[in-house]
Amino acid sequence: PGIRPLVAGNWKMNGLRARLGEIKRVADASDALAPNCDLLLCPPATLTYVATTLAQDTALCIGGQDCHPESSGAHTGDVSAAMLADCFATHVIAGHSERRADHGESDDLVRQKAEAAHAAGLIAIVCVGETRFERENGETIAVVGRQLEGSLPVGATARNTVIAYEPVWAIGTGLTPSLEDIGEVHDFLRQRTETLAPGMRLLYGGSVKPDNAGAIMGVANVDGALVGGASLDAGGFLAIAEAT
Ligand code: G2H
Repeated sequence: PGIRPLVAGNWKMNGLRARLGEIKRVADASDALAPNCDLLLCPPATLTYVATTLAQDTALCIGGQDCHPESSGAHTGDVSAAMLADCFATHVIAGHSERRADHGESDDLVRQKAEAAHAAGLIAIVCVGETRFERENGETIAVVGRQLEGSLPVGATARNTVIAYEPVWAIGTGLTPSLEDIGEVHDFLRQRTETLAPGMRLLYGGSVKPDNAGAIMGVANVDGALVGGASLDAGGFLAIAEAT
């Protein structure tokens, strides 16, 4: 059997309570999409608890966008994986390129965050991806390989870890790599993860929209999508899930 796809939405620093209706719409549609794929939305931490309440008893999962490597302590403003789990979240993103860039997160810190996610019983979505400069210099595979090696949590399995390949230059820009370029990186990620964790889900992220989702999901070794901007609207997000 093939790998069951995951379509994940990352709301980033967007979403006031007024937007909760979008989560409700996705939750209400999630059972009908359950035969196709797993569905996950990662709203901002402020909405986690109410989002899981809206998604209760549906096929929609709710996740966090980041977590601290420790479970509690003197870390003002941070959110732990244990806190997300306490709000009934099931997943957390670790090492999104915006965290790596805005907060200087290293591969080692990302690995610790993913391990904290596992300790709290969450599925970690570990992000990797090259910058435009790195791609133009032909370093894509080397960079992604180094990030994977440094960020992959100890004890990673196909059940507790998902990898998201997000080329930094494709994020929120409307630009996407060619299908061949996506395929090359995903083939590499499959080869690197297969002995360690056979069947690990490999998502593509970066300007996924309803009109390009079908083609991208058709690339070998692409097992779903991490969707930013297009996940803010339930209709767009559901259209991507339908195309998967
Ligand atoms: C990549 C993606 C979601 P967008 O960051 O993580 O965002 O789809 O807006 O490019």
